[in-house]
Amino acid sequence: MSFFKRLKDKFSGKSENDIQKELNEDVESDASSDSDTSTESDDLNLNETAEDSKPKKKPKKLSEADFDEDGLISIEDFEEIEAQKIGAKFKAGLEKSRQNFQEQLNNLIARYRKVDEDFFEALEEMLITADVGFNTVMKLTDELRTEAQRRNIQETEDLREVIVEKIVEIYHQEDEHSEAMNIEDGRLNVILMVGVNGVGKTTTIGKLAYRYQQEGKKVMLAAGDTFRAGAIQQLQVWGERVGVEVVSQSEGSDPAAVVYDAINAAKNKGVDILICDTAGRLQNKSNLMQELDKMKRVISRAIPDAPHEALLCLDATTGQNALSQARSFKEVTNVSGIVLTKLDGTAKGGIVLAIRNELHIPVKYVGLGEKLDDLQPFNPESYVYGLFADMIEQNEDIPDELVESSNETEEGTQDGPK
Ligand SMILES: Nc1nc2c(ncn2[C@@H]2O[C@H](COP(=O)(O)OP(=O)(O)O)[C@@H](O)[C@H]2O)c(=O)[nH]1
Ligand SMILES: [Mg+2]
Repeated sequence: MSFFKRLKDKFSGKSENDIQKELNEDVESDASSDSDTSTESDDLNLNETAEDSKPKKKPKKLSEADFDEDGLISIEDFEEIEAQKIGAKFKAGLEKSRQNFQEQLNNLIARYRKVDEDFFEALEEMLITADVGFNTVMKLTDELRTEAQRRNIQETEDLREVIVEKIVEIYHQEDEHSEAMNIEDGRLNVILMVGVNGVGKTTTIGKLAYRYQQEGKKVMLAAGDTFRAGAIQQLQVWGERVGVEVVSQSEGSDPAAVVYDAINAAKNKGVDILICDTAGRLQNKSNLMQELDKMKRVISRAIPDAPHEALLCLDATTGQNALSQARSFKEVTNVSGIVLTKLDGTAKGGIVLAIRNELHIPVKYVGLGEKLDDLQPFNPESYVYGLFADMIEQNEDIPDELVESSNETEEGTQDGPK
């Protein structure tokens, strides 16, 4: 199965043709095709702009046959619906970047019909402009050159899918770190949220609390940003929205003391996950270092291997600036993962790849909007689906047996400009 076809099936649901084929094969089919069109994906106020895709694509719908005798859906159906919800989230959140990436790539392919050095140089320029990061771009285009030679790909049109597939491969190559959170059942897990002002720490804490609570975990928040007026109250508002307890002291108090209190309260109440907010004053590095150090010492004295995660929030709309913030934070504290916020606000979504390859810190979550469920675990496949969804969905699958020879037999299907 081609790469595009696999992503299309996974994230956007099967095509109507496929569904029809399956229905025909199903002898028991009870003609439930007129069931209503509101699917489970409405549950979490999915951003409806995600659904404005071509009408021929249909999200997975449940028919009677999908429920077993206890009225439960199968794990496969559940996973299929979940994948489609995630696909829709990434598609909506990456809309600006997608318009940019797809348009640029289409232009390149139209302008340089033949795969040659000029094409690769233009591609490099395009990717660097989209914040992908110089080293990553060089690695990517080197591999593309080799792949084009190996498979004797002559038309840039035939390189489209290979480019997208390579982005995922490049991502996986750096695999010493995992995107998974270090959260375990049966212990108090402590997450420290760091980053400069305005990047989205407090908002992310609210979204994370919601996410873990949905998973059935008991969550508590610690208002460790005692520096900025309003920061404590902002966290309290999130606490109320989500329905989790917030431990706080007055403005100006020692953040380490707040965290100390919070750990005791969390232990007493059998909390699973404690998330600590912090102030982000990078302008004054030595102060920040002392403050974070003290918080960490207090935490690890109470729980030896905590904090289990120190997440650095970076604002995707700040591009290369986010990278330099990350380098500064790495100097003052250990960072176990990145939360890249406001990816919905930039057309340069390539920053994810730069972070991965140049900082060697995994991106664990991405912020795709301002709603509670707009924080999503990062995954390279969902990401490239979001970046190239229209291209992927337009892809007409060529039967596997024809894929190898498709280069020579494609006249008539080319529709690029002269
Ligand atoms: N569009 C968008 N806005 C976000 C996202 N994450 C945070 N924000 C906004 O960024 C602003 C600053 O967030 P805040 O949590 O106060 O940042 P903090 O100073 O690091 O705690 C707020 O207006 C948030 O709504 C995101 O993923 N997408
Ligand atoms: Mg804040």
